[in-house]
Amino acid sequence: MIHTYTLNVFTDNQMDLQQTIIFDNNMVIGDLNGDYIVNILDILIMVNIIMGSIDDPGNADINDDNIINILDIVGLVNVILED
Ligand SMILES: [Ca+2]
Ligand SMILES: [Ca+2]
Repeated sequence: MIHTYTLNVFTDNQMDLQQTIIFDNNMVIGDLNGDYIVNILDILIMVNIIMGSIDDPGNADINDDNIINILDIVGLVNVILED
């Protein structure tokens, strides 16, 4: 189930920014193997994505900077610790 929301940001009654936000309930942040659990297996997959052995399934960029690197591993560890 995919939900789409439109975010409008107004500054002094002028529309400053319009952004479409898509929530895909089937995609858990950091759940790279699609088992709906974020754990050590997802970290292993992240390491493989960084090393280039596995393609990014689409949600490996945890900090959303368009690069998959060590920072995303740190972010993934934080997601696991928060649970
Ligand atoms: Ca998982
Ligand atoms: Ca990143």
